[in-house]
Amino acid sequence: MHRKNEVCRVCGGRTFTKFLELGDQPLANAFLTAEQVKAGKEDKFPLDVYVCHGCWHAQLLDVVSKETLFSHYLYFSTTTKTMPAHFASFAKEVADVHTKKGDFVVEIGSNDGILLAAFDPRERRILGVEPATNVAEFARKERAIPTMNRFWTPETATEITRDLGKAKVIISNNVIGHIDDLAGVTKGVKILLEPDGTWIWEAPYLVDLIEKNEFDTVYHEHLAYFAVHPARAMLERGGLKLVDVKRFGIHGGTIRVYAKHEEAPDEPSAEVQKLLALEKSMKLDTPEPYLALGERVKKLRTDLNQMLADLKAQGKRIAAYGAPAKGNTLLNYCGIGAQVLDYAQDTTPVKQGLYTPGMHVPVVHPAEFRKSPPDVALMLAWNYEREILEKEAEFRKRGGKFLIPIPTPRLV
Ligand code: DWN
Ligand code: ZN
Repeated sequence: MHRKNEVCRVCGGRTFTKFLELGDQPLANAFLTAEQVKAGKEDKFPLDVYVCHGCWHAQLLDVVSKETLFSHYLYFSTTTKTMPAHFASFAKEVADVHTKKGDFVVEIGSNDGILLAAFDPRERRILGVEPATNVAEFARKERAIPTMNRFWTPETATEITRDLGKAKVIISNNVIGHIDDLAGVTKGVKILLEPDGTWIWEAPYLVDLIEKNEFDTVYHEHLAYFAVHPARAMLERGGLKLVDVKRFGIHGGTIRVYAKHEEAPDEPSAEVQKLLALEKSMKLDTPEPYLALGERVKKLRTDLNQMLADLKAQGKRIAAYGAPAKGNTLLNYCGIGAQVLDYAQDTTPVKQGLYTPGMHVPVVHPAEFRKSPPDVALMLAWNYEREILEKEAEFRKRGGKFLIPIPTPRLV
């Protein structure tokens, strides 16, 4: 179920600085039924983040098995307006820039098919690879997306290549950071990717995590917190080369990485050089900025708990807005539970009626938020601030407030 790595999963280094200690925590997506809460049994694992002195890759060393984390999964990508829009533009770029008619596009970690559904199946051949059986079923049944219910391994890549041929583009969004065996990931890409193909993947960007104190994006699913420097090291160790990178605001700040076979003629773009220089200017090749983040996170917990205590003392009713995985890291690290929050509303059907891991806050349908709105809503899904503030204009007009915890707690 859990083991601890001794070496860096990018460079094999053995020297680390531990810079975030978030305590023993339950799995962030392991929502509980009422019976499970009553049974009182809940697995917890150390949640500490280390940075490697060899390649400056920020990572977890405590590894929970992928079977435990991803065979049955409660996160569906299509529960907001923001993400379908983001992935529709991603698919358009892949169709317009990186492929031509008839090319094969494979997505690793295709979840509910949100991205592949944006391709025209008459124009491009598509295939999803998704380990969570419940989510893969949904993609097949609700979206008719051809989906292999598998973990991504070199064997999976070999099977796809044998049966369907090589892919012109491989996509993997918010997936690479979830996989312990990075050498296996790149080996599989080398097998499946056409000689002049492109591997395009998105991951939360470490620079944003540090600059905006996004400690709650740390949970056991996220083994890696990528900066461009260590991402390049990972690619080169796998016989690939980093050719371009783009930044986006989603999920608190994301990089989209473009990689090709090492033999490809492409040279790294100016944006690659720019982000490498930014990381150097932030001294991300020294322990200092990581340790400074650790101190800011401790202060954030104190300030947030003080604000919540003051609001409770004023008799305010408080509920959580969104029950994201990140929200559970925050609630467990800060010790915020049913003593503060009446409930957490969430648009994800499979989460409704369950309880949040660790703090056991009941998750309810958004209708509850409409029926009995709190005075203050703790915005756990802060990465959708704009979408949420627009959607809840009425709640705010009637005096409802949002407490946004990241980058520092503030009432709006
Ligand atoms: O990497 C991962 C990211 C991409 O998604 C996965 N490991 C797990 C997951 O993390 P998360 O659960 O923190 O993701 P989100 O997309 O920030 O979750 C938002 C949650 O908030 C969803 O459960 C939906 C909910 N929500 C809501 O109830 N009302 C969201 C919005 C915008 C809303 O208006
Ligand atoms: Zn390393």
